[in-house]
Amino acid sequence: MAKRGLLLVAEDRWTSPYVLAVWAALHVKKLAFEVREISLSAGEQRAPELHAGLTARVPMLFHDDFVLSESSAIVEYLDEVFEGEPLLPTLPRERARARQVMHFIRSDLMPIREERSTETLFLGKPIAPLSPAAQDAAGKLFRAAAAVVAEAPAADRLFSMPTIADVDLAMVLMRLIGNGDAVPEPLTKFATAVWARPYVQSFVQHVR
Ligand SMILES: N[C@@H](CCC(=O)N[C@@H](CS)C(=O)NCC(=O)O)C(=O)O
Repeated sequence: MAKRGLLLVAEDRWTSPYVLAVWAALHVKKLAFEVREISLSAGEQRAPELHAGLTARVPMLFHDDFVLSESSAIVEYLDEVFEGEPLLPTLPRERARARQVMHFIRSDLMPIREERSTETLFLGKPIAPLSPAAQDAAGKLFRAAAAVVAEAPAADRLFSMPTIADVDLAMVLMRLIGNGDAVPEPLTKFATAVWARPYVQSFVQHVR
């Protein structure tokens, strides 16, 4: 995999919310990059040439001789290394809140992530009504998201500039909205506005 430039390793079904975050980041920074699609079901994430990514998960980003996985680490790396539009807020408290939102979405809300997997959203996988555990998780998500959205300076972004935290929050809300689950109106408005961003739509509309 010795290669110059940027290479995003993605999965071939284009359903990964973590690939979406990096896809969005690369587009916001207006970076030229190549994509290598791999089949997770065939175990290609464990191929020897991807061992340098350390986690055998996508997304992975190859930047010249450096390889990184973990989407939020990749977003921060791109933000620090490349000029252009910021990916995270520049003010310390906003930046910390954005990181909090991103980490919360990646580490919590498991029942939503399982029962409203991105396959249900992007591939039409059938759903059942939310379990009590998923309803609890949705309540927790709505309370946290409503508090952040209520403080937001605009309807289509959480902070003083558009960020990847917006995309992450819209993605987790869309798991519910897109499946017809009840979501409070201000959160639906926020998620719908972020979903319309061209770099989100280019992922949503990607051939599957
Ligand atoms: N915390 C990681 C999660 C990445 C992740 O779980 N990716 C999934 C695809 S959505 C994956 O590569 N799964 C392959 C496997 O577990 O073998 C991130 O934010 O990048």
